[in-house]
Order: sequence, then C-alpha cells, then structure tokens
Amino acid sequence: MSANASTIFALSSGRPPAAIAVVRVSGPHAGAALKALIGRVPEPRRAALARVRDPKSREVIDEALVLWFPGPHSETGEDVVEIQLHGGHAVIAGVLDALAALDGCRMAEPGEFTRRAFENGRLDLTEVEGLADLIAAETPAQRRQAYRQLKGLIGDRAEAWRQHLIAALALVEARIDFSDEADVPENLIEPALRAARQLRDEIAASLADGGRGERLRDGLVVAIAGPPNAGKSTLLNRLARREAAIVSPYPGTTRDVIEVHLDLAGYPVTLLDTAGIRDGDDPVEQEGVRRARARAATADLVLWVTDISSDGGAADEAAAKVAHAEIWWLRNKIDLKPAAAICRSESQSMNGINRSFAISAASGAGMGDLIEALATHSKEYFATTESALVTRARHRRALEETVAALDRALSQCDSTREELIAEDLRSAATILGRLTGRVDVEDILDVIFREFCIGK
Ligand SMILES: Nc1nc2c(ncn2[C@@H]2O[C@H](COP(=O)(O)OP(=O)(O)OP(=O)(O)O)[C@@H](O)[C@H]2O)c(=O)[nH]1
Ligand SMILES: [Mg+2]
Repeated sequence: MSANASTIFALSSGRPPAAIAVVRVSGPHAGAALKALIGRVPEPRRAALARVRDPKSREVIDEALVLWFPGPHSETGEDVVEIQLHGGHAVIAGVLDALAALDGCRMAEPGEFTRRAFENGRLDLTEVEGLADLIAAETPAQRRQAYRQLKGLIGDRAEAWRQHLIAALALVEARIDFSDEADVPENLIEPALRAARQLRDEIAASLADGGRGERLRDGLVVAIAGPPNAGKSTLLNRLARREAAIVSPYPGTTRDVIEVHLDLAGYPVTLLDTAGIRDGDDPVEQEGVRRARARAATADLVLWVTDISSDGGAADEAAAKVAHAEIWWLRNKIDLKPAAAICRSESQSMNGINRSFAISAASGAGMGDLIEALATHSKEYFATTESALVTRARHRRALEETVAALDRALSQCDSTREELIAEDLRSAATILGRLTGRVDVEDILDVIFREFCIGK
C-alpha cells in the first residue's frame, strides 16, 4: 500500500454543463469528507441518494447519488467516494470548493487516481497504458486492443515470462552457491539454458508481428499531396464530410498541414491535407511546401492528386520524389473532361505509382471506388490485429532488450561460466520487470501518467 497522506479529489466526468457530473475523492480522508458533505457514510458499493451540503454554511448544494468504496477493494486501492451530481458549473464548483476546504483534501493532479491505483498494485504499468489508450480510442479496433491490454494481455504474459526466468536463474544460482557440495547435481545449468532458449524464442515470436499493435494504436497516416490547385483540399473535405480545409480557385491556398481523423471501416486513419508542391519565392508558401514534403515522406500512403489533364510520367516522377511509401495517383476533376478522353491505362509504365483513380472531388464521381480501395487498404495494413501483443515502442524496446540479454546468456557456450549466465538472466528479468512496472521505473512514470487528464 502507498502511504499517501493526502486525499485527492477531482471532477472525473467531461466538460460542464452536462446532465451529470462525477466527482471522485480518494485517500484516507475520503470517508470523513463524505460525512462532512452528506452527514453519513452509506453502505459500501450501494448507490445512495443524499443531499450534499456545504459543511460550513449547511446550505444544500445539490441532491446527488453517492457511492462509497472502502479500500483496498476500490479502483485506487484507497478509500474512494464517487458523487454523481447535476452537471452545472455552479454545482460542481460548490462541491469542489467544499472539498478543498476540508482538512487533508486537495485537487488531484492529471492521472493521479490512476497513479495511486498503480502504486497500490491495482494495475500494472501496461494496464495503465491500456487504460490511457482506451480513453483515447477513436475506433472499435483501437478500443478492442486497448481493452485487451487493460485486462492484462501483455502484462500477464510478461510477468509469466519473468517468473520462468527467475526459476531458471534460481537453478544457476544454486549451482554457483553450492558448487562445492556433493549433493548438488552438476547439470543445473543445462535445464536453465533450455528454459532460457524456449523463453527467448517465445518472446522473439511475439515481436515478429510486423508492428501491428503499434500501427493500430497510431493509425494509418494518409497524406494528400500534389501540385497546387489540383483539388487536394476539396478531396480532404469530401473524405472528412465537412469543410475542414479552405478551398479556393487560387493556387497556393493551403499553407499548413491540416489533419483530420477518420474511422475507415472501423480502423483509424489520419488524413493530411498539404500545401501544393511547387517552387516559388513566397517564404510562407515555401515553408508550407517543406512541411508538405516532410509529412508525405513519412506517411504510410500518399494520395498524389493532379488535374485530369496532367501527364502521367510527370506525376510519377514528382510523386516518387516526395513519397517513400505506397503512392496512389488521383486524377481529379474528371467532370471537366468528356468520359472518352479519360484514359485508364496511364499508370502502366510507372515505377513510383502503385494505383491510379479518376475522380471528381467536387462532384463525387469515382469517389466510391476510392473509398472502397482505402477501406480495403486499411484492413490489409492493420491485418488481423486480434492478437497483437506489443502496442507501444516502450514494450517493443523492453522485449528486444530481453531477447538480447537471453542471447548473451545462451552464447556462453562454456557452461562453466555460471556467473556470466546468471548476470544475463538477471538483467533479462529486470527488463521484463520494468515493462510491467515491478522494478525501478520512477523515470518513466511521470511520462506515462501525464497522458491522463485530471480526474483519472
Ligand atoms: N471542376 C472541378 N473543380 C474542382 C474539383 N476539385 C477541386 N476543384 C476546384 O479546384 C480549385 C482548387 O481546389 P482546392 O481543393 O483548393 O485545391 P488544392 O489542391 O487544395 O490547392 P492548394 O491548396 O492551393 O494547393 C477550387 O476552385 C475547387 O473548387 C473537381 O473535381 N472538379
Ligand atoms: Mg489546398
């Protein structure tokens, strides 16, 4: 248990005004705070209707639903109170002010409730990250992945691996400590190394997932790029189904990168509209072009938009210069050309461009095919995310370091070097312990908990 002397409180629900606001209190004074506000402490884990009064003036602030969760069986592991108020500004301010005036109570910092849950062993670090991802999830697939992580998918696995490692380490250490004694078997190192190899292979297999989990967490990044006035912003607006970007007949309208988040067939897609790429003297436009190139260079897919009348070879060359990923050529404004003049085979001799579409971003013609292709592409990009274990670079790094430490242990071909083998197994176990937050992780905690808002 943590020894937090202070009791924290915060508004845990969204921005007021709203129908309901949830204020949470956690810490040793939570029960006393509840008594000060409603005059009693209700039955644990049962909703109770109560008048909430200002403890000083005795004025009724609101009538609320109150829940009492005595520790350690609460979300934070401490005594917790949850008050469901009417979600008006003045009601919330009245209750928060009343709590602030109580002894030992103070406003919570961002993520502090979750941090206490971690410190009290209610969540491990990967579960904390899963919770952050669940709150941030924008699509069903992200939500499912975050929920699996919150429920301990990687945390439990890492802890099981760590336990196996510790068991293997114990064999090696027994061999070291009792090497002089006759009744300690000689061949303790063999089974230890066998276990280490099996673990190594299992962890390495979980890393060979093509980065699926991280992909789903970050989303597919699609950049719309191309020459000025081609209709890039018009396309963004059509895909986003709102006027997110300014459209005008003047080339050079878009200067900054405009970012829109979409749910495409259940998968998260970040769509970027960029400045039209051309050489010019205007320093602001040139900065826009620089940003456009930079974003296109790191996107997972580039939609290279040109006017329908522009030449395929030139488009291919220009697109290939800015994009490193897959490029789709979108020949826009087909409404301006008679259908017979739209040649479909222009992409044949291209090396940079993977696919081409003829569309009208303005009228919507051809957009159905494009959207369908984008949805199929997202599905393939995210593949089957069902079992992705690794969802963050932090996890990947830790597991890679574990594999490296195990490789070092296994490369001690001379099994008489027990000390060295023990050292490598120990460091592998420590790295796995850091993944779940069981050993010295102070330095990364602040980074992780800052992802949360106040009240979580
Ligand atoms: N006829 C027709 N006009 C279009 C189409 N798409 C865009 N336009 C027009 O083309 C002009 C430029 O459109 P934008 O979407 O601003 O082009 P952009 O590529 O974002 O231009 P920059 O931001 O300057 O690089 C506007 O007048 C649009 O209305 C289309 O499919 N058909
Ligand atoms: Mg634009």
